[in-house]
Amino acid sequence: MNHAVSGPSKPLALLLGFGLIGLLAITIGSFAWMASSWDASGMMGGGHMGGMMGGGGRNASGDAARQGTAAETIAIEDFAYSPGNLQIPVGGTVTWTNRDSAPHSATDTGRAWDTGVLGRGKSATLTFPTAGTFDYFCTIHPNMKARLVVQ
Ligand SMILES: [Cu+2]
Repeated sequence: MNHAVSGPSKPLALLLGFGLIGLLAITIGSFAWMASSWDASGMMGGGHMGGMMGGGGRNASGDAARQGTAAETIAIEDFAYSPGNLQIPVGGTVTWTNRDSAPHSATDTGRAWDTGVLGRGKSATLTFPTAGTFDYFCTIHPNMKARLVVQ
């Protein structure tokens, strides 16, 4: 019945909508710019943005490698390895400690090495005498992935 009310208000609403989208695009654009300039300056710190993804075991390639010492420890906690991307010198050792109640392992994808299944609170220490990039995972929860670089 009331054509006069709904008629003219529609284009106005459309115009408003477009205006809002434009504003949103500008806002997002400036945020993206801020983020990219942040990245450039934050490079030195090696941020932990990748860790925010969580749960998916995506830290293997997402995180920048943390430069470790000749005797490093990796905690297995909340179904993730921490740090998830670690670099150690040739001849270094890594101790994995399971801080979850669920059992976990750290197993090289090429089966070059394996901690075996670690129960709650258990640790295993492995020595890495040769250089290499090792992607490893948990045999019980294959979505848990991480990387160890020996060089
Ligand atoms: Cu596991």
